Amino acid sequence: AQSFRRLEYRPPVYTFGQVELDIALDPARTIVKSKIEVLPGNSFEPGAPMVLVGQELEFVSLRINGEAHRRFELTPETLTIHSLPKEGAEKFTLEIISICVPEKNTSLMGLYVSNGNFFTQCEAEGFRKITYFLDRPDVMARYRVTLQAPEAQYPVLLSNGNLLKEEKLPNGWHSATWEDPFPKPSYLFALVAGKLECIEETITTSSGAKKLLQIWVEPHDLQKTRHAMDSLIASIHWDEKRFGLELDLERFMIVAVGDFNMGAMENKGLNIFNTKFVLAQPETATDADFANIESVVAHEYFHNWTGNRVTCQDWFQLSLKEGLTVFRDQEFSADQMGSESGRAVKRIEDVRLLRQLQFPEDAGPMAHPIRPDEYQEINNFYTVTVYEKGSEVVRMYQTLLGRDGFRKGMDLYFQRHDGQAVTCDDFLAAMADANGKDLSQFKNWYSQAGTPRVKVDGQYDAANKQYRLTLTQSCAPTPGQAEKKPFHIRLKVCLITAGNDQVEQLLELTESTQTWTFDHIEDRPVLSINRNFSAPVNIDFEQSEEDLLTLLSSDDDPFNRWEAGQKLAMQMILNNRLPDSALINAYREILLDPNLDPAFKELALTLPAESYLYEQCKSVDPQKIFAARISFRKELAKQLQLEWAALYQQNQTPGPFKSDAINSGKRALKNLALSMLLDADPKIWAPMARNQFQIADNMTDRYAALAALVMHGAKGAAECLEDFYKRFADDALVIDKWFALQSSRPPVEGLESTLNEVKRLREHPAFKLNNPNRARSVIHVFCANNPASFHQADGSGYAFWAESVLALDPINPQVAARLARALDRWRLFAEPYQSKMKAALEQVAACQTLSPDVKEVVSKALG
Ligand code: B3K
Ligand code: ZN
Repeated sequence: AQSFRRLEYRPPVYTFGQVELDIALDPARTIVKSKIEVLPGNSFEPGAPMVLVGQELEFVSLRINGEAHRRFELTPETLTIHSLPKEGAEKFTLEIISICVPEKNTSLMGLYVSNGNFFTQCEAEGFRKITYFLDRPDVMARYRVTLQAPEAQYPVLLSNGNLLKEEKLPNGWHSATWEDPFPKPSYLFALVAGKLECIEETITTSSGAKKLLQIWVEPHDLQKTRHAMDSLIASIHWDEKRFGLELDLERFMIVAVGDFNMGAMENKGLNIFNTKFVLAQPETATDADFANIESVVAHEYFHNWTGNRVTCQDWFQLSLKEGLTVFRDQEFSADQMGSESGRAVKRIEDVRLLRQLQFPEDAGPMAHPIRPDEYQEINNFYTVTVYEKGSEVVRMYQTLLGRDGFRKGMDLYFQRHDGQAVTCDDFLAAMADANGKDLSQFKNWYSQAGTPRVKVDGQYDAANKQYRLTLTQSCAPTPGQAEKKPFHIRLKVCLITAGNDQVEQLLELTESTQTWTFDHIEDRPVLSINRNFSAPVNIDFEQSEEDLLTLLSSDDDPFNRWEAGQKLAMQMILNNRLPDSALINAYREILLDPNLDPAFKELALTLPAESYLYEQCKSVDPQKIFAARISFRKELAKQLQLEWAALYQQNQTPGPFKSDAINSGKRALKNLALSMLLDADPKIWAPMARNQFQIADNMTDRYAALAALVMHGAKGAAECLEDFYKRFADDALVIDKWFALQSSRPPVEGLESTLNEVKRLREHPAFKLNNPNRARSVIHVFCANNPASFHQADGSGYAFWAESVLALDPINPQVAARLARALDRWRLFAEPYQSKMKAALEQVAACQTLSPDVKEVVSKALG
């Protein structure tokens, strides 16, 4: 397979000035005419041929400076033009006509049809499926786009930027012309056409300019757009306040589409979103949905500066825009929580995700630095490493330089690079120069993969009242990187002693090993290290249970309080122990503490995910871990049954539904209590769950009750599932939840295997393999989020996985490749799982017609 390498980057030979697109929309035959002003690029040589890319296009004609041009070669993926005008400094005009077939496009890249409407997705390399082009992010052009279509079927015609004019055409057609005043790479191009309606608002931004905000959806979804609009307005104001960044267009549009490969896309002025991240009403969306919508709307909006105004030179630099923009959306959401303790809750949630998903990636066959050096298919590199670890790296600048220093760096970055396509090195240089800091060692975070491990050795010398702390860092080999250089790791620490105030300090670990001595420490202290998760590392520290209990009950850093509880639970589960009375008492104190947020209590009492537990093992037996975790949970449920019952009553949220931090925290804790009560005694508590299911006025409570019943295989589960389906049969996003819930049920004694149920769900009339949300709700959920049902000793789960990857690949390679990742960690498993996983991987790898996407994933897994 072909590999692309970061160090082989060459600036473009040609570049584009003005681009005019004229697109006549027809599902079966869309005609695209482009008229492009061509200019010499930075690698220009007189007479050099121009290589344009195009995929699945029918070529019609080519003209240069208005004349038909015959000196060109076509391959399935390129159009190479020879005998171009030789005068380098002189620009010329290129005109191309080509045809594409949106209705046949199931990959959902380029121009496609969803429910009768047209949409596009161009990042990373989808524009080449619309027309022949220099489809690379360092070619930034100005676009003027005219869309034509039959007015009755496609009353709305949208593209990037500002609307210049609309016209009636013969035969019932009409047209709209849009102009984007800002130069942009082709991956930010978008068009939308169809029967859509919008809600709109006019706002005034910091400079006093009026802006039009619109959210476009199918007419029946109009009443579900308020939350997305509020989130957009909040994001716009936040970016002005925190970073001095203002909306630069007269209008900003969001469009929702039901068929979409990922969450959303930041096309300039015309963001296109998966409906899942736009539509919400209390009756149909959970608190988690509300929070996700807020953060994805913010994320895409923030890209307008970090990604669009300043973009990436090449796709190896993806984290330049993604890591930075995730950091910005995390900070935004943290601020929206409305309190310091709310910020801590958000931090815990973000770190939990990092550990569940990114740590395994960083330890597996697809491990790559946040700035990769090599890829076969760029779509495989929209990863938790590039995004979430990328965000951690950006966060470290802020920890290192302070909020003001970070802001200075951002200001300098925009001052230097507005309107350019740049690299991660440029970002680092702006941070370093704005603060007069040498950040050369910090670069290792960009070039080295793997989660660093910091070994902690703390010794208290009672005679000299000294505490000596030795930290040793290491990082396991990752593909292509056997040896690692030391990272620049900044750790927040605190020595906690009986009567003393807690004083936080910052340690800079830059060598392999360093020792610090703390004087005048009157009593043996308890070390609180990597507070607030100041560095994305694994801490290797054999801390006594007694010390961990001290941290759990009295660390003033909420993150480390949570962390101590997780560590205690993890150690006990991995040693197949039940919680002892000391831990139960500590948990009880947390649950009863009136000063702690319900959201924090919920997090503290939620056990570490199985995927994170796996990473602590040398050889994973998934069924043993599952059994140990369930027993631990049951014990917690029983020992604290009275408390759970009380919390259930105390955390009701009467009155009109509000999705804010306080109310959603209460619902989270109440619903954890409900699920614990069913763990403790399903016979006694199932009626309460059924009652909650029936009377709930919001999806969070209705779904949580249903989940508690289904997950425990409790009486009434089947009836409630049926009732749920009937109530929401017309709402695709809710039906996705219905599928996902059944696919995620762990093994329950006396019930049929979830795999058999999943196979039945796949035959359900509402199941659609072509729709990514629906396919994921059944297949990905089962293979990636239901470990105990998936990892069966007979290999049946893996056979289902192989069959599903092979079925999805010809339809949608990106969705198939995501699913393919579910077997990444096969080498970590004990027998017989390991051999059976390997066999399934080999079965997929043997297919002769794999997409480059799936081929890269399975060949790296086996490699
Ligand atoms: N930039 C897009 C992701 C595009 C994925 C292409 N396979 C969404 C985002 O990160 O905001
Ligand atoms: Zn993004």
